[in-house]
Amino acid sequence: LRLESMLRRSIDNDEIFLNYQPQVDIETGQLIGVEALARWKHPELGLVPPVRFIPLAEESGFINQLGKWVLRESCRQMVRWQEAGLYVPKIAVNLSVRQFERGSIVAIVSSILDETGLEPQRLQLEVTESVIMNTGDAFAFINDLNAIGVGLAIDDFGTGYSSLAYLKQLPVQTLKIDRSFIKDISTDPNDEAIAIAIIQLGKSLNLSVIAEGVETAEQVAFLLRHGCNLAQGYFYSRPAAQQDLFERWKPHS
Ligand code: G
Ligand code: G
Ligand code: MN
Ligand code: NA
Repeated sequence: LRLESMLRRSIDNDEIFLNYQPQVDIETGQLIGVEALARWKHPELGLVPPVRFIPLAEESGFINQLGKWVLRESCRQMVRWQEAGLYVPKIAVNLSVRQFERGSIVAIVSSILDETGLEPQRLQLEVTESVIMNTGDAFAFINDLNAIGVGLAIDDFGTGYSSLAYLKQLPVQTLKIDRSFIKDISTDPNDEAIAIAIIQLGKSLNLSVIAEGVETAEQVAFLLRHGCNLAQGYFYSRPAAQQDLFERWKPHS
């Protein structure tokens, strides 16, 4: 409860910030996007890991404020990078199920895009299968988001309960292979089979497939061999501060 009341003050106290993890085209090595990841640094507690504060934010309802802050800061950062000479094609932002509850997510996203001037196609919202299955009217929300031009990715794909039927009905553009399948991809035949199946499913449905949690050159080689050319993970970069990302990817002059 003390942690919860600290969390409630975190935005006003400027304790929340974002890290950005690159998403890379394996073949060309080019930056195709970044995922924004929330961080909380409390003056006494230090860095509180997201696995602690995100669930707490979800339970307490604070996720609605936090989520709005993350969306706004993500869009602003894209504009700042561009003004500084780095074009990041797109930014992915995670959404929790509670952000769909009040029914205002479409208006929130739309007003943040207006306010920051970021092109809608450069914002991709990440939802898990359980968000889709547990959101009443998920179809309506997702169609409305698609109608304003933002992209949608299914995060942690393969770990939730899902109906493959929704995939062909929803305007989703991207599947993110959960990192649990990538981890032992070269030694565990089951993980290998699942990863290949997801890559094939993506191809058949004309979706982009991005592998998460890519840590080794061996995993990269496996992905290329099986036709997945987009990756995110420590092999390329850990989630990093905006300045570090800028330094690493800024065009040479
Ligand atoms: O780096 P990592 O430890 O950042 O993130 C842990 C988990 O927290 C991931 O599942 C990630 O999706 C989630 N997460 C990070 N930032 C956000 C956010 O802004 N909103 C939501 N809903 N989840 C987030
Ligand atoms: O659930 P979501 O996919 O949003 O979570 C992103 C999480 O994955 C973040 O906690 C991020 O720090 C973590 N992550 C990103 N790349 C790697 C990786 O290569 N290995 C591991 N173990 N975790 C990663
Ligand atoms: Mn994610
Ligand atoms: Na994930």
